[in-house]
Amino acid sequence: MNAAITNPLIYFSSETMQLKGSGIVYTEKTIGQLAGIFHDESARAVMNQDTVVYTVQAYLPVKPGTDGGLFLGTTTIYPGAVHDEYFMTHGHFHEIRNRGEFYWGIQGEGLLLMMAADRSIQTEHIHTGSIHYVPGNTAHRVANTGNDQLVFNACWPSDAGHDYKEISTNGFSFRLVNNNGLPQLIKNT
Ligand code: S6P
Ligand code: ZN
Repeated sequence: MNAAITNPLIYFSSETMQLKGSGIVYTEKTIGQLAGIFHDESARAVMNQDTVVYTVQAYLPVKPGTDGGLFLGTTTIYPGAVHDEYFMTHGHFHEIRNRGEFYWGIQGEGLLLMMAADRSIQTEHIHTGSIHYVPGNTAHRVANTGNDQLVFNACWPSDAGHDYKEISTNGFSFRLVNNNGLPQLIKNT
């Protein structure tokens, strides 16, 4: 006999572009929580500190740290900038460095920045339907270069963990700025 068919616990709503269902963990990052991440710290400091830069919904079906499981997350980055630098995620390496991840674009437009351990950078355009493989040992961050919300999904191993410290301390080697309406990569100084 076949196992009973059950409804999935969660689903992705194409109306709200958000995950729905039970057990979804929601976090948001505001301008106030992103001190030291953008180049122009004085511009960031005078902005409304409650402005939401991005939100993350995560479905964690197993305990973080479990080996062999998978996590799923939806990130929504609002349009905006700190001075000329596009709103973006904090960015991280995985704590277990060799763990990779998939990203895929749902709505809006942006750029995925991937930085290897030698600080070399690769970028990929995120848009509806785009699919991105983030290899292990690679820091990853996404910037919203459009005028609408940028929504993308991610799937990563449940034992990957997140190392935010390396990026808080040394940043990425390149930044993404709005140069007369066009995204431009400039060396981080
Ligand atoms: C998790 C995955 C994403 C990010 C999210 C926010 O491994 O890469 O779900 O957590 O895009 O970025 P950050 O850098 O604040 O975690
Ligand atoms: Zn990640």
